Amino acid sequence: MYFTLLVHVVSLAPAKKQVKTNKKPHHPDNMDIRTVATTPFSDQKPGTSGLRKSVTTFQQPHYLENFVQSIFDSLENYQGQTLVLGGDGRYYNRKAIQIILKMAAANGFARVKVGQRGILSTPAASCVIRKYKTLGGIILSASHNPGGPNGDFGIKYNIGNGGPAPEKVTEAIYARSKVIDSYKILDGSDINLDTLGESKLGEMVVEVIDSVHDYQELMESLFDFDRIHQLLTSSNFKMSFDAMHAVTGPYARSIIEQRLGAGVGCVQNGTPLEDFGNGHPDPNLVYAHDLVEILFGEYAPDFGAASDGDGDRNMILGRKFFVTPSDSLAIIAANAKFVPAYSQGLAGIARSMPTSQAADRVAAALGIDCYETPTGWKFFGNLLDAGKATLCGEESFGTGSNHIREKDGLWAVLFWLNILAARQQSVEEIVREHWRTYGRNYYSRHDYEGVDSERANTLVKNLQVALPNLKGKKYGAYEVEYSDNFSYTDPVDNSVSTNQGIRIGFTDGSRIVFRLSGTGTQGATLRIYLESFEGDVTKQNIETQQALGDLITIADEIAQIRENTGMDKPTVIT
Ligand code: VG1
Ligand code: CO
Repeated sequence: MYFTLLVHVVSLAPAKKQVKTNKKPHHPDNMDIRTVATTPFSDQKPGTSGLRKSVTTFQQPHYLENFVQSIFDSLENYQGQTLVLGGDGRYYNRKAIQIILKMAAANGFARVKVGQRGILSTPAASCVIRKYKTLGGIILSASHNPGGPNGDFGIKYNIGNGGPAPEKVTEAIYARSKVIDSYKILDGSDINLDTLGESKLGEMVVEVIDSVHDYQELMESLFDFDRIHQLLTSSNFKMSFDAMHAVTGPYARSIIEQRLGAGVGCVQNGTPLEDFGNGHPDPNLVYAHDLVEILFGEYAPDFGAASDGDGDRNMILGRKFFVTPSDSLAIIAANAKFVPAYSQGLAGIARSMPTSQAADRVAAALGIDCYETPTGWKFFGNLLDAGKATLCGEESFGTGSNHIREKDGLWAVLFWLNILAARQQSVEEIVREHWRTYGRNYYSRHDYEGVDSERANTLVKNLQVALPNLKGKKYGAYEVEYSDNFSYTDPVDNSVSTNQGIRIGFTDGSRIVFRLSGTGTQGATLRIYLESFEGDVTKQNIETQQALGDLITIADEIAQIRENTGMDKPTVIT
């Protein structure tokens, strides 16, 4: 919805020109395009989700510009096209947006749709790309990494299906970044990002769009808003949502508080701050401790949820009860029939390899396919586009569906609310009933953050060497059934991704997975994923770390974690 329509031609600011090209003397719009000479940076390889570095790295002269030009140079036929642009509101977001707008104008884009105040959650950006069929979009975020001048910044490119660029695109961007020698930028004044409407930058139209509107409309088309409204306005249901001072605040306020009637006060920390209030915007039991205290305290509400920096992750809590993300995916799949957009049935379910096998059991019961992909949402895109999967999930608090091509925090929260409204049971009752029906997959992830990179690489190398000899080995009651380094062949385009994590599977279905993070910015982060299955209802109530105790010991024995990392316990357990 646009309240004003501003059209003005950007003033032709005097240029600090280095090299000029494209100069057409009688065409004012082209007069101030500069081609700037630059030299490559060697570290612009996108990770699990785009390029993430410290803010100070991004502030180096030409660093952002080089990467953005590398993106543009890797695209085909972008002249005259539309781009979506927005970010999670962290420090440097606005600055980066102004730079990217001027580069897009200089490179010949016809239009950029940019979120008001520079804000677009990752799922909202995906939604807008799809709805308006744009060429793609640039999302500025380091997701759950802390922000502020001493925190992290990030940038990623999403393609026309609304999803993260697949590996062949990110590889092309990286290859370009290694040889880039110039970029194009327009000299012009900054765009007013606070006011909705259109303005011009050279010949390009900049359209400042409402950050929430399109996304909210999509949510309304998927869920039974009337039923959720009834639940949220009834006197015997209370919920609390923690936006963690990050991007989801405006979305949750508009959708949950206003449209669905939960009322003011339901959303905590709802104003996006550049430093996320000095917090770590990662919705898990460790970093979302304020919400955890509320849900595990006296007079706890019935339902609690949180989202991360860029709004694509979710944590689901019941009263004094935590739902693991892997269970959440399985439960969402098993209860999809209660939700209008999914009530006709699911085509399939996809989960990342380290995610627990709880969803596989639901897929088997539903008679649908279950796909196992490498970590990172980019691997779900083809399955969703081909109609092979409807729901996708990762153990790292990410759940989503074919409604967009990113994981979607608020979507997961609304899905749970829709289930709660339809079933009129508590979160805990629903989860326990699920375990009784399908069995329980005990699950935990242990992270060792800030490990010296060389030591982490040694650990992985040693494991790799040991892998072929593990089969048949016994560790207490556990016997190794297989051990490998996960390799994935995309069933749609047959592209192969190797080295996606070391898996050790035991004969009873338990697993230990080791991989190094591709989103961290300091040293290495070692992730160890532990999973065991319990079909016996009388044994489904054990504390998770205790239930996984033997596997935790075995993981250390096999990988010599303490010795190799020099740390005697994980920094974060989820
Ligand atoms: C982590 C998670 C992965 C997720 C990725 C991006 O990656 O493990 O499941 O897709 O973050 O999520 P890694 O490589 O650090 O394990 V987000 O919300 O940071 O964009
Ligand atoms: Co995120």
